[in-house]
Amino acid sequence: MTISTEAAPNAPATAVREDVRNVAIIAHVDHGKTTLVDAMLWQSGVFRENQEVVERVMDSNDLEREKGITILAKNTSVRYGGVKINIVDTPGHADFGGEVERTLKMVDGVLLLVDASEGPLPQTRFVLKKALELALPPIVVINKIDRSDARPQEVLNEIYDLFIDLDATEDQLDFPVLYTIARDGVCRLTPDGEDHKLQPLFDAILRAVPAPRYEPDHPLQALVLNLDYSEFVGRLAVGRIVNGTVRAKDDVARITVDGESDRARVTYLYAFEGLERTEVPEAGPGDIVAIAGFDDVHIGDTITDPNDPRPLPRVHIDEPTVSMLFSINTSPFAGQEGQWLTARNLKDRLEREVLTNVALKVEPAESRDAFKVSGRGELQMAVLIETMRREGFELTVSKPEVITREVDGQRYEPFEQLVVDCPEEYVGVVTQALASRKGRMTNMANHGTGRVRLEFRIPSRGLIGFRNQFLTDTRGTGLLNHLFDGYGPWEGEIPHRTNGALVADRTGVATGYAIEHLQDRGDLFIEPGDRVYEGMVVGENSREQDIDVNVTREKKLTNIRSSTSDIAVQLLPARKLSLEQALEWMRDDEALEVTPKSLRLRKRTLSQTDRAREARKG
Ligand SMILES: Nc1nc2c(ncn2[C@@H]2O[C@H](COP(=O)(O)OP(=O)(O)OP(=O)(O)O)[C@@H](O)[C@H]2O)c(=O)[nH]1
Ligand SMILES: [Mg+2]
Repeated sequence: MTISTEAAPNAPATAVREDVRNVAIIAHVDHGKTTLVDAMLWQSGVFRENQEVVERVMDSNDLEREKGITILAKNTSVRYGGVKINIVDTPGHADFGGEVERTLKMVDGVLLLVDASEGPLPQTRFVLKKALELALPPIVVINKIDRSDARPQEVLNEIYDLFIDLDATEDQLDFPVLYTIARDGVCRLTPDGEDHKLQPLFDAILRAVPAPRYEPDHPLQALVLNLDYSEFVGRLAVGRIVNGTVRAKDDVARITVDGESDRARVTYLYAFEGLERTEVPEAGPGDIVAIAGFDDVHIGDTITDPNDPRPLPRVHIDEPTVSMLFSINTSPFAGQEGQWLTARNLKDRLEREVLTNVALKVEPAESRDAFKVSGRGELQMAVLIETMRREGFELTVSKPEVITREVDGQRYEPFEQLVVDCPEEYVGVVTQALASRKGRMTNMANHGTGRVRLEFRIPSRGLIGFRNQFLTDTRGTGLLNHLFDGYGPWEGEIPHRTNGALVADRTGVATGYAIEHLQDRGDLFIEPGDRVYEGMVVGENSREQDIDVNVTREKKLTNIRSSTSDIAVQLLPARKLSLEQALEWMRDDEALEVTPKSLRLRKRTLSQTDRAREARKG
């Protein structure tokens, strides 16, 4: 460890860790963060030349690989010019913004990546705002300059505008700019300049990201900003040492955000080296470490000297905007496909989730078998539900609802800033669709490329179910991005789904014969041979109201009773809704049954008679 006590200009008493830099990569979704980390790892010799390494190696969990997006922030490090650069890769999707907010506390500077064609998008704004609030110096990286529609110069101007709009200081505006093709590990100093490897980027990090500062002779203070788990040593607290030194086998204290404290012994201490966690005997200020030894440790806790405990300020995270009810599976098929079924299982699992998922809240609901789960958006919810079903859970979830607030006796609801990018010819249809969902256009820009960028302010509710319609309306050519934009007065009714449901009127097995006769009534979600129950939604009606239908009907005058024997009839393919589509499709009186094997939409009230009675009561 090289520690220099050279006086820094405005902090004379502060020492500096010259051999460390801590940097986070932030950007809008898909602008190339994880790909850039790949290139940094390759070029700093973390991998052997002929080593087989998957693309976007940091996107290591199953859902991340399947969806091609980053969900969890992750740490890695490279060594360059005798300096250890700790890198945090962050997710770009707005629903995982909570991950970005807290990981920024781990670093002293950011790489702000912006796509050379798309330019700054809503999440670029969100993450930059958070970085500027923490006074983190940015390095701007304009990526994907190989795109045929790249417009780096314009994009740079848009980035300046964004900084100014966010009240950046003179110093913050003085950021270094680099142009990259992350996929090829190429970096340029000007858009049309010479190709370099990433050396200019590494140099910029050493220059522009300040080395960690600390108080010499200060007792230990480490801020826990992430949690991890290891088979061998159990729970790991991942965080940044702000002051002092920690050694394996040290006795330390933990102070919770509520100010309570307990003690533990550091059983193992790890640092991040490339993709590995390596055991180290000690770590000092500015280091990012994983500490084992606490059974119970939370994000936001301070790990400190038991003889001189000093808590660090708590980490504040934006509030959730969407909530859903998670309850046990109450369908007649409950318990047939999953392993974890009880309210106890559900409660334990959700409580475990909250430990690591800081943007998520779990509260008891009215019924003992249900929990209200609140988060940042439908995708965040969908990821949790998908993870749980893969672990063997069965559950029922309700339609996602926005979280409203009472302000001066008035009902307020969350709004989003929405950016639409689409070919000119679809502007009319898109604007109309958004107007009916209470969207107000705030900006319109024509880049002269045949595509137009429209900006709206719209109630978050208005976006539920919009993505599908939008993709259909623009024949798959439109891009849609949105970001939470504060609370505003309730905008009144917004029409949701205009079609009713086709509801199974009895339990049984769907037949091709029945489906054939129903398919001109609407779109079926099921296929012959699928098991159904009374109250299960089997399709979308082409009309407004719900109807109960018999999908188990068999052809008369035949001895063949197999449900699939009559498959020869002309059947349209079933419309299979993905988890996210099902969440968007649901109405208030519906729910989604989730098991490891199946997703079944259902009426909340299953019995046809009971539903009719409820309808009469209104
Ligand atoms: N043409 C081009 N494509 C790139 C470049 N860099 C990344 N991509 C592609 O862009 C897509 C998204 O890349 P990722 O690295 O996953 O982006 P990300 O910013 O990590 O995305 P999230 O973590 O989900 O926010 C991938 O298909 C990459 O191959 C580049 O320089 N040029
Ligand atoms: Mg990523």
